[in-house]
Amino acid sequence: MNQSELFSQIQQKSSFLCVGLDPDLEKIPRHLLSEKDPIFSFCKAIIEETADFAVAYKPNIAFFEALGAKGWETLAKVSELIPKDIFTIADAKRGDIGNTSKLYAKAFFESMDFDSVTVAPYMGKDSVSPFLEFENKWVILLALTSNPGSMDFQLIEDKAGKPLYQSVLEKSQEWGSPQNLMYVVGATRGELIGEVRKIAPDHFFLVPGVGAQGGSLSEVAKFGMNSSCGLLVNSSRGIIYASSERDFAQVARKEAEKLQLEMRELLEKYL
Ligand code: NUP
Repeated sequence: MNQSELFSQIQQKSSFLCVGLDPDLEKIPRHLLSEKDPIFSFCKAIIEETADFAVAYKPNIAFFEALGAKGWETLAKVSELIPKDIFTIADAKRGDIGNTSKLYAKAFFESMDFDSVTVAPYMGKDSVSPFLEFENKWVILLALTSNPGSMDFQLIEDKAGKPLYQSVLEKSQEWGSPQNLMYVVGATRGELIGEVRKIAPDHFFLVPGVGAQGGSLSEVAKFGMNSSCGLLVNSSRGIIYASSERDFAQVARKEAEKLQLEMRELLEKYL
């Protein structure tokens, strides 16, 4: 999916919601455990109920990998289930020397047909570029993450006082364009989203951290929205684990709808 198709989905649905699929056998409703593939049944129900409000789905690969070979099969089945007009993100946080990155890219873009994959910038250009060579596919580069440990390295300043995440944003714009490169910017860093937007005015941001991590959707929109929206705001636990009862998917739908309604207002306000 290209940038204008993504923006057109956002306009059609009045939503920039990404539903995070972080399915955990210990957290999914108990009654699903008797199913042949409980994780698949869980994701299927969540996707069916939230697809009206979501412009993206983000399976976090760890939750599938943890189940070994069966988890990979489930991931492939889940990714095939996602409607084709919805953007897909493999949240895998990959990156390695060039020839290895190329195979990570093949895994997510060819073996599985994800639109994008999250990539760590730490190993530099030759570790990121192989992902950028696939047509109509996206790299989502970790810039300023939502977790407390983001302070450990990302905010370290160089001699000129520039924090590391800003160098990542500047340097990586030499590797890709707003047509194939997005950035992860955590919702928990509301005050800094505006700084990131100044450095990357045209790029889409994947923004995790609303819901369970406490980030504010209105702050994200205020500081982060651009003229093509430029935001995919993710919520995982806040949607998928809103209920652990038999009605979990309907409750997830309500949570997704709540966020979408707020997003509709924010789009009207800022776009
Ligand atoms: O900076 C990041 N923060 C973050 O939480 C980058 C991420 N990719 N994530 C992921 O987003 C995290 O691994 C999880 O899959 C999701 C957030 O989930 P939740 O806090 O909404 O449950």
